[in-house]
Amino acid sequence: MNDKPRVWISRPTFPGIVARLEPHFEVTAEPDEVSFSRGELTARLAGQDAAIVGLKERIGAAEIAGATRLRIVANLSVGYDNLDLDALSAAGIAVSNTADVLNESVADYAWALMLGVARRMGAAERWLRAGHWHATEFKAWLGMDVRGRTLGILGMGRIGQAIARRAVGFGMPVLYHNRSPLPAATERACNARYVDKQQLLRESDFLILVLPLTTQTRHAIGAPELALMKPTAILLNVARGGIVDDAALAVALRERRLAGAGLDVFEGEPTVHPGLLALDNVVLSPHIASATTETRRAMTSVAVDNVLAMFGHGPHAGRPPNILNPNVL
Ligand code: 8YV
Repeated sequence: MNDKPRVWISRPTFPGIVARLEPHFEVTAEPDEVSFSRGELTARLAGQDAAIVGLKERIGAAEIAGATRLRIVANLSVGYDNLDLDALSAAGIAVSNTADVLNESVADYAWALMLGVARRMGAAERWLRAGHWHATEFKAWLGMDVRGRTLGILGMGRIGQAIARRAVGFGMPVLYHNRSPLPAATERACNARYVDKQQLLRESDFLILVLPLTTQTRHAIGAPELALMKPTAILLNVARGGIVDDAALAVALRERRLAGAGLDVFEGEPTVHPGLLALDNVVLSPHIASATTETRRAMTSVAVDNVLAMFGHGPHAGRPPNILNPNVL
């Protein structure tokens, strides 16, 4: 009989990942991308000692009810709003995330979205592909320059800081709002100035959201906040759907009370509010800000490090590095 602990990987994974786990675990790795029902998730988790899961797996008290051996859930993301941390902690299950390894890729993507919206890349590309380009018109497809404009960042954690650092090359002043101001040295390194949320909304030409989704941040950007923004401003969300009231955003964009938006995340994704789909002044993408080969591989590796460490193996044996509820250890 195989008495190794068991680990379940909910998503198709990278080469080498199963091989790192196999000396110590009986590994079940899903070969296909599946959206598990609650019942399927509960059944998959039962009997596992560890689970490596992604955002689609929403795990709370019901899903772990039969998972009496489960010691760690390693989330393949930095955000963990898919997990009921209280319920998992109460059951003595450690939870880890993938903080840090995705900062630079997400920051790159935030800039890609920002430039894409400012220069109307999505709409221009759709127009070209539809065969409308017959001659170059001097005054067609005019976008707006990014250089010199004010960049606002709501949520100044490590991703926000990585976004801010890139602004130097574009000559953009950076304003930010956060639960608390950064230490002065960090502010200097990011060339960023702390302001209150209202000032951030009023003064940003580009406003990037990089805060976690919690009960406090749900609809942090709704109709009242959108009303404070400049009609020439562009809103970017690379954080979580639900931070923005997508219905209110669609109305503001349609009425040109806001110039544009770049959205990688949506309330209720993978469903996208139809009001947003109908607009040309938005660039939409399917939650891919961390999706580079290097970063997704690194995220998986971090999850494996945490699982191995939890069972006394690997580079962090006994000290899993990314535990969100260390009190259970
Ligand atoms: C997702 C993310 O993890 O890290 C996060 O919080 O939202 C992303 O990196 C990724 O899209 C996989 O679901």
